[in-house]
Amino acid sequence: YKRSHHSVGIIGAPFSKGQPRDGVEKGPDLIRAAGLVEKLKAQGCAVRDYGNVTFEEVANDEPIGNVKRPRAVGSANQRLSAAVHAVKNDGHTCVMLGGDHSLAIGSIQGHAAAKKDLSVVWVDAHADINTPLTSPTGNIHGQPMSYLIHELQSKENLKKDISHSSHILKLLGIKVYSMTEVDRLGIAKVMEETCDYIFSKVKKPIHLSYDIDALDPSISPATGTPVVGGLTYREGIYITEHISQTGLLSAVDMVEVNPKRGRTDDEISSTVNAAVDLIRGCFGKLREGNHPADYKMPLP
Ligand code: NNH
Ligand code: MN
Ligand code: MN
Ligand code: MN
Repeated sequence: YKRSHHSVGIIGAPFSKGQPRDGVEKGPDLIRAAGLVEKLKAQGCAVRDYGNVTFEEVANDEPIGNVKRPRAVGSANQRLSAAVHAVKNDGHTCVMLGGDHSLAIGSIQGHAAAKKDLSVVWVDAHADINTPLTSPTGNIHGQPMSYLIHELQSKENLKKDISHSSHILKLLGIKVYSMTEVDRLGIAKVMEETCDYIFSKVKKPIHLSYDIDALDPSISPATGTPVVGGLTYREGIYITEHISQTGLLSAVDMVEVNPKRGRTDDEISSTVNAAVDLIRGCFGKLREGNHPADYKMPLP
């Protein structure tokens, strides 16, 4: 057994304007208060906390078409992109603590600016690939992938009849596993297939964008749009363990933890602790236990 040798750079992004509910901007500080840095260090990681990105107040931020708070979200993501780029240039695996999922725009862009080609693994109860024309709500946290995918940038494509995100995903040939596949195949097979797929050509660095609402609300109820029937705690953790053992994890987003959506302190701490445990799984924490660095097998 080896201890983790990971070098982790943490960025907090206390931003909520990609969706309508406040509280999600409290995610980064709560996840830190639950001991994230100490726990990563205890499992052998070198950790540097870069603190929180500061975001500008945008005065007149009227909707553009259906899209809400476009300027605030744009400005926040420009700043986040620069921050992520800097963490990658310093040589760390970047952990971005959200904040809502609109932040994936800047996080993935900043990561790609440093690494060029990436594989993105998106774990979520929602596809988050609505375009400005297909979004039912206008909230940008339901649209981040549409700003990141080249094929969705042309107006021609936007005008096509792609009113459902499952249709967009099919059209683009994006590999998708629904909860039905998780049930049919099991999470181990789903992750094996996912990694076979992303490694089929070249082994690119992995960007893992993890929305806490992917877990069932019995585990992570304190989030803006919980969906019953989500991943179990163990399935959620297994995803991080599997990605970790590829050795290619280069950046992680942990988003949509919203303490104001928890009805009790237990609901809040269960959600926050799940976020911490998922991040620990990303950096080599094993459920069988990790040996200390100086551990020697006793002679028989
Ligand atoms: N699909 C909805 C929308 O576009 C909800 C998205 N909400 C999320 N995404 N939490 O992960 O607004
Ligand atoms: Mn999401
Ligand atoms: Mn979601
Ligand atoms: Mn490792």
